[in-house]
Amino acid sequence: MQQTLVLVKPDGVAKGLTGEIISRFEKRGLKISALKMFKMSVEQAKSHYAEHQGKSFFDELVSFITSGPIVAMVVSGENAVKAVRSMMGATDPLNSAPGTIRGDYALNVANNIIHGSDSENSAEREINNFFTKSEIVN
Ligand code: D4T
Repeated sequence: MQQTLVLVKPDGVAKGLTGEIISRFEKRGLKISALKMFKMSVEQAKSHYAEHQGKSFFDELVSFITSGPIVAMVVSGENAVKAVRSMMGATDPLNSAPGTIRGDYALNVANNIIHGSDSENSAEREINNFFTKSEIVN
């Protein structure tokens, strides 16, 4: 059983897609093990996106992810990291297949609706950034 971190980004929350996204994961057989809505601080954003520090889009990325409420969740299940990533679609929505979350609901790489951890190591680090152990239901 794996756990992965999913963020419904400010554009996804503003478009009212949170329920749809949760529903897709549940229908696939994945479980929601933790869930919260909050506005990310600039410090949290810089830590979450530390690997992108120095890139041309970093400042825009931090300002976008802190621009409004997000929904963070721990999604659990068999091969959850890979399953969630494939359901999200490619980073750039113009390359995301129809039927994926980004392929169905986004048009722009900077506003691509959803984040999902890209490996088990990232998932562990990212989950610890946003949830305490006692907030996660097994
Ligand atoms: P996240 O991390 O949001 O799940 O996205 P990905 O894992 O699919 O993609 P990423 O880490 O390469 O990019 C992080 C984040 O930066 C935005 N971005 C990315 C952007 O605004 N401009 C760009 O050119 C790229 C490559 C989108 C996602």
